[in-house]
Amino acid sequence: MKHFTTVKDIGDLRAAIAEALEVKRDRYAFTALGRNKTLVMIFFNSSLRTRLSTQKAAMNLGMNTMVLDIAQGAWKLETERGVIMDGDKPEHLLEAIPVIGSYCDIIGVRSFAGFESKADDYSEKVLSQFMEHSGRPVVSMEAATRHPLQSFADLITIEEYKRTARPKVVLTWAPHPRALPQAVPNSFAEWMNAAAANGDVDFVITHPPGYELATEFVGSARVEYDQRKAFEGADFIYAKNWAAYTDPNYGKILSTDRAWTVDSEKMTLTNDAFFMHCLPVRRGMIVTDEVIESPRSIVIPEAANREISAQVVLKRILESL
Ligand code: AN0
Ligand code: CP
Repeated sequence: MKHFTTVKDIGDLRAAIAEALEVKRDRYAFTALGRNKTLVMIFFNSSLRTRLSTQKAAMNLGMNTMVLDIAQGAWKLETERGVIMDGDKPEHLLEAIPVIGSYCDIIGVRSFAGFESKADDYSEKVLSQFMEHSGRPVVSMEAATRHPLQSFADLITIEEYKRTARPKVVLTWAPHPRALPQAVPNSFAEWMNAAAANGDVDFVITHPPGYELATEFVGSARVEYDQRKAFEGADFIYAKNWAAYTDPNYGKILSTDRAWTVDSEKMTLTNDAFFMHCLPVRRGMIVTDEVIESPRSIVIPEAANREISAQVVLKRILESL
């Protein structure tokens, strides 16, 4: 594997799941692979899970790791070419990236959508510059349009908990007070559509009107505007907030309607579904305390699988260095 930024980079999903379960059975079986290899993780945005799980995955493989928070202690980075740098940004991304590349073998990057320009966000302006100028394999740790390490962990979790060969998986929008990127729902949809193409899931998306995702991510999913109808017979409820994608509302909050909060009454419509969320989650907005604390909530094992998805990705990149 060269870079890891979309579902395409992982290839056959069933083979990837099998490899994940093998890694999970003995996560220290490959410590020789990462000897004297260094992972640098660059964060333009906050993180709890991605930071810890990716670092742990690298350590499981015997790698050295370094973490840099751009907002805390690094020079502020200019990302536009052709500007007169007389403002508050002392360094350009075009020098920073190859310098970072010179200190490591693999680079992880977290860079969320800025919501200032849809074209910049959806062309993955920051992530693609790392791929172009670092000379190193790049792992997306959530970029503007996708969060593939999360989606891979979600897929592993669904595989572990499913009780039927083709479970019904429902991605539901839920309210949130801040404008959040589409990266998690886009990516989840991309991975679920790939699993659906193998006949492994029945995938449905539900959201209020105006929250349509880009058609390239919706793919062959069924879109159901009635959340209660979508929940009927579901085996997995995957909740997430996102801001509007479609123009002229790109990056805007159109609703904070708590009628869309996932609660126990709505969960009774499902086939005793498991509740999933990538975390961090706002209780009372996305989901009630009762649902997230219920035995059907699998948010903690889901987060634990982030170590496994990251380890499979880093292992495959190390194998191809
Ligand atoms: C981020 C998002 O929605 O993309 C990260 C999720 C993993 N969430 C927040 O900023 C709250
Ligand atoms: N799910 C996830 O990526 O969490 P963090 O933002 O805490 O890394």
